[in-house]
Amino acid sequence: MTEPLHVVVTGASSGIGAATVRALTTEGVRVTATARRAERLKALSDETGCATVVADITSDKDVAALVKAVTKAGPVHALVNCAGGALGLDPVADSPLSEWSSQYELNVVGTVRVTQALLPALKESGRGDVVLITSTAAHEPYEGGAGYVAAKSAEAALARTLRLELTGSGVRVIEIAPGMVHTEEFSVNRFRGDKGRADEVYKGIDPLSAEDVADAIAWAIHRPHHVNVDLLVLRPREQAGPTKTVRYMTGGD
Ligand code: 8X3
Repeated sequence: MTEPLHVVVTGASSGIGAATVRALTTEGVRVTATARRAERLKALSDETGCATVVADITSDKDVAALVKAVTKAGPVHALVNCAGGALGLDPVADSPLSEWSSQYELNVVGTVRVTQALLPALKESGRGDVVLITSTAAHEPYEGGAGYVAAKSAEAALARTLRLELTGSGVRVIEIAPGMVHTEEFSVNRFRGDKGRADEVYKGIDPLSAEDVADAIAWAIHRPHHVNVDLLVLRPREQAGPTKTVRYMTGGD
């Protein structure tokens, strides 16, 4: 019998990360879930049986401890980089520089940090995957989104560069770029806790769910390993682009 896959999922305490842990564990995949919030990871572990490591991907020390813990538990076949997020929706002229830095630090440097650290183990597994959850924002700008668009564009550039560099190593690089996904925290974090403003984002449309994206991640990982899903763009049917969304104000959510 072939050994079960072992997948590390970052940003696993909520949203797409947590949904990915649920989707993969349901299929019998061995998952190590990592995030900063211990109590959320504990609840996810109780629910799904996943292993957990509390870590902040912006910390060298935490990521070193994460790698130590996951490699001790045997081969690592895939890293799913879900940790990330947006801050603010201000025009370039007014957007705080601190938000640009924080978004770059988390979405880009954090992803590079974990990816670099786990690459030796992924190569050694003989069938490694690096999955990056970017965004449609990585491919199309929108007003007010520049800091996030820039960070996600850089993350997409990371995926394309890494794929070139890893060709022949047995490691696939998969980018999944979702459009509007209604998760518990994405827009609430973007608007710094303003739940009313966050809810407006999804008003009148049927957005993607975290489960929709997790399903795509699991699908991409489960392709035969000679098949590399380079880029998969997912959007709600009513969102043709970041600035083209049809809202049904009487019948929608
Ligand atoms: C989330 C999609 O449109 O808010 O990554 O940038 S969007």
